[in-house]
Amino acid sequence: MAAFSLARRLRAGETVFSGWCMMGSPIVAETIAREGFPAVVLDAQHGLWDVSSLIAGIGGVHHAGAAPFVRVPLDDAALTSRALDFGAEGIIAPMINNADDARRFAAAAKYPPLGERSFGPPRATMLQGQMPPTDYLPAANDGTLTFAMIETPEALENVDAIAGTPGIDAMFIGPYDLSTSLSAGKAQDIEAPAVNAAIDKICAAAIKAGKIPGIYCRDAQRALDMAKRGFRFMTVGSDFSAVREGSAAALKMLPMKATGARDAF
Ligand code: 3PY
Ligand code: MG
Repeated sequence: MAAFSLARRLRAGETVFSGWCMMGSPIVAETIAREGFPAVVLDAQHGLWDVSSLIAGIGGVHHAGAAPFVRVPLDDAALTSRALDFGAEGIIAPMINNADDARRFAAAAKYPPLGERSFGPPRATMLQGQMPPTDYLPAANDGTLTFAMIETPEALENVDAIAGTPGIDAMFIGPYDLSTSLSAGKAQDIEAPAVNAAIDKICAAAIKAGKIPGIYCRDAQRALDMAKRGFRFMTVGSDFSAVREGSAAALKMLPMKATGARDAF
């Protein structure tokens, strides 16, 4: 795999469908990458990853030929830059609500002059083909991607300021938090008219600012629908949904009853 190939493809205008892993299992993430996804997100906000499983998962996904991404926990500048040092090629940061949040996120993820990322990427340079640190430094800001999550009414109000923040490469919608917060906790209806209007507004703001529009999708059909609406980075289901749907399909053919309820993950 050429160095930083996914950022190059996305910056060149390609549409990318990505895997999404919450189980905290490097071998599951690698398996999903080996099925053919060009990127796999390891979700360290709501998923079960710890630092050592993240390090192994990033390596496994990379060696399977895909770009490893990490969703970091809320307001976690330390893990943002550590995950990049471990070899993540993209960071998704939750609940970026205003230009200040966006600036703090960019500061942790980008080297000067865009940000304040501290230098020390021995594992990332190893994964990028033993890249000399002197080559990694000028390549990393463009070669890795920052995704600011838009998932609250405040973020929606500030969407142009967030999209316009230097060092923010992409906007990524969390439709479940967005629908929860837009309805003041009354409903989690990702098809509600207000949610659909917000989704289109965020997509348009990203495109207007020259940023990559992305969105979390619970399944492939929704990911295809979102690509038609202009999004270029869609995550598709998760390791949990893949395991559950595979198990439920087998149980359906057997004289047994599947007990799982379908949910967003
Ligand atoms: C959301 O929909 O809020 C997400 O963060 C997706 O994981
Ligand atoms: Mg969310």
